[in-house]
Amino acid sequence: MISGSTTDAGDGPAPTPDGLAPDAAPNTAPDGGIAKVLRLDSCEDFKVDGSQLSNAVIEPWGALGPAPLLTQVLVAHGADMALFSDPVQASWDDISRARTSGVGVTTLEPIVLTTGAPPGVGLEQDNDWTWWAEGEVFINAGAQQWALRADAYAFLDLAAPGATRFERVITAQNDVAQPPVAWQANVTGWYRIRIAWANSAGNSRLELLHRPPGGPRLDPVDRDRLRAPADDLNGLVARGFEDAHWLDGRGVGLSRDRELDIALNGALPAELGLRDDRTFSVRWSGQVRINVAGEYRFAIDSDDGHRIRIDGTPLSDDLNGGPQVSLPITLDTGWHDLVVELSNVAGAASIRLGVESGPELAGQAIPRERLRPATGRRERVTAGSDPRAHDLPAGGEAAAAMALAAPIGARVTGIDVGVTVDHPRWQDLELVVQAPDGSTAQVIAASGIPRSGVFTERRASARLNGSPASGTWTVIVRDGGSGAAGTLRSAAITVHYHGGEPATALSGAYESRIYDLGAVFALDRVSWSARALVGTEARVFMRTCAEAKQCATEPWSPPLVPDQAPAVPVRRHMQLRLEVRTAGDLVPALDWVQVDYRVTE
Ligand SMILES: [Ca+2]
Ligand SMILES: [Ca+2]
Ligand SMILES: [Ca+2]
Repeated sequence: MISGSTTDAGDGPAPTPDGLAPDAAPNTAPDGGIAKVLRLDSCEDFKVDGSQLSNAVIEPWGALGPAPLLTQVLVAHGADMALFSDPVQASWDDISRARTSGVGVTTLEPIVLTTGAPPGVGLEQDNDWTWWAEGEVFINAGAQQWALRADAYAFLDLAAPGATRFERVITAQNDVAQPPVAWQANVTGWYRIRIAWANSAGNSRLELLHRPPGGPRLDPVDRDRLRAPADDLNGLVARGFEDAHWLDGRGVGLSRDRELDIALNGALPAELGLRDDRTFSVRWSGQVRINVAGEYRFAIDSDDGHRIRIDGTPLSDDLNGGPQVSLPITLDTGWHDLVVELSNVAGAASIRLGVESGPELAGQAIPRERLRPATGRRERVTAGSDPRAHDLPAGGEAAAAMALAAPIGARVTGIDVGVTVDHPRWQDLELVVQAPDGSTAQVIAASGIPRSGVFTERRASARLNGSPASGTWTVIVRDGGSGAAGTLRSAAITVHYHGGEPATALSGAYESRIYDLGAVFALDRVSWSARALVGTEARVFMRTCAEAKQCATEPWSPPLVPDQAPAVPVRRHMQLRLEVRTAGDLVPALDWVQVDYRVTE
């Protein structure tokens, strides 16, 4: 028997399912009876029939954790068949149980197609398909409006926080533009949302618009109001950019590659919305699971260049391409935020991320089952671009202002800025970025480079770190006195930030099956091990009953004290409730729980 301490100082759980064997050789306890041990430790221990999870997951290494979330998107599916033609009567259950062509993600941006099916969910038929998406949407209490236009058929269902039933809020068909419907939300919070769309031939359209209480107009749903459970998904979220430097954002999808060894040679995923297969960039983001703690170096081979961040730490930044070895990083067991970025400027494009050295996976690419598209906590981005030309008068300045959306509380961890300028005397120009709070940073100093004409410059800067991310960012090109005029042709900015909607549920719970302890006469001790991270908590509760069916109505004990006898009546049937909580920044894990008890001989 292991008499573990209640914490393991964040070293993380063991790498493999680590359950004790059943107590094959019972000991005779000193004061009589036979000592027994019930231990939940491995995946198999936790996932037995009769157990229940709520906003929680059993991690693959055998631990209880809060459910991961994917933010700014809903999870989408497809089926190669038009599953309904009456959006008022259509049954969600019939749709969501259909054989799915694939899984993807959606930002709920309007989609209008003159041919074919919506991309990203594996649909193969141009006609006769169904697309559906689900997750949660954050709604403020009050009077609001929804508008839906669809070719051929669509409906929107919502369920208020805590409600079990969905309400069909609005339906649409045959591409008819209808007036918005008025809708009242009684509480503020995350509403479950589901939307389905079917087409049988020709053109198709899905356009969902929302006007929040006090909002000025109907708009596509703000993506910061979307999230979805990510616990049963593999792969990473992929975002496409129309330029080579992750500035001019386009579409979003879910990577389907078997491992992080990806060739994008003339076959760009349609959902990324990229029109030019030579000049583009892609950002994959999510989390990677490390099973063995230790120091890792990663091997990256990219065409034409890449950047890699883990937990917000830049590990490799090389826009020349070719094989590279990353800086070392020490990783504990569990999930880590991963961002892999690929830049292409010409010809073929590919990237491979593998482990160069470390306690596991050395020499291998990172397999898909080690990746999940949960939103990273320490590395998120928002971006904007201004494609309009701004005059740059002699001795004056040109300013491009861009309003960037980021969650309340989000703080900058880095910026990438790009400008295209036409000017006869580049050596007189400086580039300055102004954050929403008015603080500024010089990104390019008047350089003295004797250059003339149209050039694009891209820079990264950490000088505005800590500023609020949300609001209006201004990119300023200033002429130090050349006596010549020019043009700021375009500007774009990507703001990296942390904070905002946590990427995991704030609390999750596990209720065990009801165990028959036989002729139990003593409950000696309950002990457990949880990863003890600041702002996280793990709690254990117990209830007992004489007949198994009575347990459901028994009250739970107060939170148990580790390594002590539980304050519950000693009865034959026993059930455990495990809770994990987090303030949002760090992910707790409850690695094992053990009940020591005695039965009569
Ligand atoms: Ca375990
Ligand atoms: Ca149609
Ligand atoms: Ca290339």
